Amino acid sequence: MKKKTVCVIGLGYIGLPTAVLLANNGFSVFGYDTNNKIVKNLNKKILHIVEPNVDKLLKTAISKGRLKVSNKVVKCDVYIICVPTPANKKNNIYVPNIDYVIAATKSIAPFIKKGDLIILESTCPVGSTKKIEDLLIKEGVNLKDVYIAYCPERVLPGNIIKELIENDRIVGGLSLKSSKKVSSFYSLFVKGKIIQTDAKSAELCKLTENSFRDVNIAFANELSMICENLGIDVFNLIKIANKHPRVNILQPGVGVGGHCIAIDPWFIVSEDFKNSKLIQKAREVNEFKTKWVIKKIKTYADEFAIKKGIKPKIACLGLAFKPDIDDLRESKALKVAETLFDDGYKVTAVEPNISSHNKLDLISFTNAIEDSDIICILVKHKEFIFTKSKKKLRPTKIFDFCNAIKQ
Ligand code: SAJ
Repeated sequence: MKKKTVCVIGLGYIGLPTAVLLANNGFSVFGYDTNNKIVKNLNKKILHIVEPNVDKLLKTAISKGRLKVSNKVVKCDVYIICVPTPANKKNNIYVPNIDYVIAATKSIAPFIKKGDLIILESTCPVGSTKKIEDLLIKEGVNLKDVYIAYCPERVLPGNIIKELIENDRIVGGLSLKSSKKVSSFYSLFVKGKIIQTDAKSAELCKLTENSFRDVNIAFANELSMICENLGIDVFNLIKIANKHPRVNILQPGVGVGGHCIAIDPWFIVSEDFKNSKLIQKAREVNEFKTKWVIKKIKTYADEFAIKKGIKPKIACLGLAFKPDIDDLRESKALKVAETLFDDGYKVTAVEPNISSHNKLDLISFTNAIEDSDIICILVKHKEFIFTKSKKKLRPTKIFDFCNAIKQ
């Protein structure tokens, strides 16, 4: 296949790495974003996301003129839509909002010609790819020999470039020919397998992957609360249960954070509320786990204060939404620490991946373990994995919610 010109719409965590990767693979890439600040900075080779290797690829792409960034869509052969799809809370459930996908579709409509590929990568409710087709028809676009497909991103933040190249991809076309054409395009820069399916299956596949994790984590979190009542170490329980060849339970923690696993299940619920009972319950259990953690710490701290007549010093270890990253978005660890702080408890935090926080005092790990009355290990950052007998601890209470301490 001849190298095509590609327009990437939305230059965030997925769009930008995709754009720089394509540009470094010989494509002429046009990056489009509605945020003028992002456009201006990218043209100056300044990044607005934290992601390894993207910086280097951006510099090369811009210097060689293979990537041009602007706030205007230009005529290309391939359009990849990577815009956000937020979820808005309505009567206690989250409803997906695909307004940005609609706006992106309208922006490319005037440029579509015979032979073009239109690819949707944003996480979307089932039926969104078809909506793109319907909208383009409404806008008067001739879709004969135009190929539309859904191809969800499946990358892990922190490892995006590698996973964009190596992960298997699902391509769900609105027609067999669309699946085939779009698969051939991805095969030019993806080393993983490319699996062809229909658009609706591809859309639900992305939501299924993240819901699977949410449900499995909810099971682990539920077990952790049951084990607490029974006086059983949940981490050991899961370890020995997972020795069964067909059992693979995930890990309990302080709840599910980030902007994918805790949100995407709602995209399924909003499609079929009646039949998504387990998915809804899993969301409920994972949300409840955070409250349970807060209550446990508070109960101990209140008893301490009554017994000793002073407020205990509580150190929260980890604020990020998962281990070894600096991302605090939708972090349940942060929620635990901030709630304790807001409710008047004496809280400090240790977060080796950030240098300051607007609300919480950051202290060193050593300070925390030598000078706190209560230690709450909220995130299993590599710095927090320690053997209790080897550390100098005051007679301190330790809540290890993520199995960081080795016995
Ligand atoms: N977590 C647990 N227990 C576990 C595993 C995770 O409590 O056993 C928690 C983490 O601490 C974190 C949350 O779940 O708070 C989510 O972490 P994650 O590593 O599972 O997921 P994300 O949000 O970083 O990335 C996910 C990935 N999806 C899957 O692994 C199925 C990634 O591949 C997706 O591309 C991304 O969501 C996305 O954009 O959808």
